[in-house]
Amino acid sequence: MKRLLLTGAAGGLGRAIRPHLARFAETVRVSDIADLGAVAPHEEAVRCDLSDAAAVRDLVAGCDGIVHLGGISVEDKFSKIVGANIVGLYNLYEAARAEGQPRILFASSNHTIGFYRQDEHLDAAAPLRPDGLYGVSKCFGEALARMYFEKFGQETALVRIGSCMEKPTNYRMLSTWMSYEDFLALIGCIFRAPRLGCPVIWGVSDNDTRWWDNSAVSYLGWRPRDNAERFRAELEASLPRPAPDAPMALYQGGQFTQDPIFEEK
Ligand code: NAI
Ligand code: 15L
Repeated sequence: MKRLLLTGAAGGLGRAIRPHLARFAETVRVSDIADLGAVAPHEEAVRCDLSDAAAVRDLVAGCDGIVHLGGISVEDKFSKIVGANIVGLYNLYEAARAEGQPRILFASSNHTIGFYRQDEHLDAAAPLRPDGLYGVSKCFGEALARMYFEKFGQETALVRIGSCMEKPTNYRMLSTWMSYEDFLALIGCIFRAPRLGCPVIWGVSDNDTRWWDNSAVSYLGWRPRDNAERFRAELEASLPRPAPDAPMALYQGGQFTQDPIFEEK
């Protein structure tokens, strides 16, 4: 690609993958509402609020691909979620429609299906069971992307990320963890695929205890290499196991299933 856009570049995941994106594009346009820090020679930095339609149109112009991480990433007040994850996503898809339909990787979440129990195994056909307003906003994002695909042929990878961080920090993450390297390899497969379509992809490493089946997207050639199992001994030495009936041990969405509705004040 000539120019790849990374939104949410100042966030946890954005900061982790940003230094490696030069392997996919000559220029990486990094964007966030927050400060973007030092800018590398191959980068362009654009501060932008996703809820500002005109700014998002300018942001997307000239890009051949988009890794869309920007937005609210946990349960929050609806007014905050709606601006970044609902209006922001609509703005992104309208900008893409007007600007040559660059392929999009949408960072969806396991919280679209968080109310499944941990003894259930899911493929992409499983009905949505979001565990909060954040999860609902990701369901909206997936539906919006699907509509733009059906109506206009806009291609999107709907990546339902489990837990993408340096290492698992609790027992649930032994199932949901995805390493940064596996995520980067997935980004490569998504943007190199001759045809992508609009598939759901479970963003998870090759963990022994994973719950999600990616066989429907084997055509992408993504073969995750990491396995959270190598962290089990370290976790067992440092963390008590949750009770078997605790939400962390029962539900795929873990503690998110217990979040209240954060009321507007
Ligand atoms: P994060 O909260 O650290 O980063 C999100 C970034 O989006 C922040 O830098 C924030 O400033 C930016 N942002 C928020 N509102 C914005 C707005 N109105 N306009 C422009 N930028 C805005 O989240 P993280 O962990 O880096 O996750 C990245 C994406 O991946 C999120 O969309 C999240 O929902 C998704 N995801 C992440 C998972 C993980 O394990 N890290 C798991 C599942 C999904
Ligand atoms: C998410 O969707 C969140 O963005 C992230 O912060 C983690 O909590 C992750 O899911 C998870 O379920 O571990």
